[in-house]
Amino acid sequence: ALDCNKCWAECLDVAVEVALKAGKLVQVAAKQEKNVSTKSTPTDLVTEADQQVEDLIISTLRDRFPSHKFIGEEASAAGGKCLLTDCPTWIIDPIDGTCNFVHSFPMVAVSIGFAVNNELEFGVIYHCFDGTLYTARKGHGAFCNGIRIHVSKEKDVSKALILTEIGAKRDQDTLNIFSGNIMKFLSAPAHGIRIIGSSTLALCLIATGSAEAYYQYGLHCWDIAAAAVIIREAGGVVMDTSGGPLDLMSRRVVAAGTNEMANYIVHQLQPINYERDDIDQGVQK
Ligand code: 2AM
Ligand code: CA
Ligand code: CA
Ligand code: CA
Repeated sequence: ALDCNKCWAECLDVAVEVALKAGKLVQVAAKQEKNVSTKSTPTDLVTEADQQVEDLIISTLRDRFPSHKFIGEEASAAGGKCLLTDCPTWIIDPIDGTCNFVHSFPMVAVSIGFAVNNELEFGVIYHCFDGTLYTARKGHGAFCNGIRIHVSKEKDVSKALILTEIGAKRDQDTLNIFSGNIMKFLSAPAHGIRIIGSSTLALCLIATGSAEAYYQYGLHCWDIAAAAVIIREAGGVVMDTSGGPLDLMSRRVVAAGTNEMANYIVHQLQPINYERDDIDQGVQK
């Protein structure tokens, strides 16, 4: 096979360019009146900006790389399945933290991941409110504004800050499992629990060592693709909530600085099994 190292490096440069451009658009939209509607549940918010930012990202990338595939949260809402093939595929969350965006809570990001042969090659996450740029490429390290970042080396949960997210679902099962995990098993031993409303930025905080562990049920491939590379390249682990390898489409994840910490979380969690059919959004174009 063709050694495409150089092409992927070039793709990463373009991804950074596009993420910054998209971030500027988010910053402008954040100051304007927002046109808010709902998607799957009354708490699953979407704004016109989500669509506009995704259109900007995908049209720019498609112009540059016409043979590549694209998975984006909003384009996907049109129907079909999220399908990752061997083809070079961009996995995009145009605005991660839409609920935050609507409230001007300053945790909103643009996330662009890239996979080839079903393997993540690089990820770019731009924090739109403070202008922080997280980047990583497989085998080349993880960076925050160009400076190398590393995960926390903490192994002991009694010294951990744990991050999670509640997502958009509020049915009784989800709430019971959410509160059971947090209240019964994790808040007692840990230093603290935080919910910031952006999966991608929460995962970046694991990559920088600002928190020790993260777990979430119900997230999508675009919430995790870019961040998974960033955490791995920062020396951390990303796995399935069962303790097995991460499946981008399984809608669940545990991330941590150390294996010990990740395994502790895995063993405390009450499992939620999302059916693959539960992937209600996602289309390969
Ligand atoms: P989104 O903003 O891209 O939709 C975890 O909470 C993830 O679930 C977030 O990154 C967010 O991604 C999504 N989400 C959807 N609705 C949410 C809500 N009401 N509150 C928090 N997150 C929500
Ligand atoms: Ca959304
Ligand atoms: Ca998201
Ligand atoms: Ca989004």
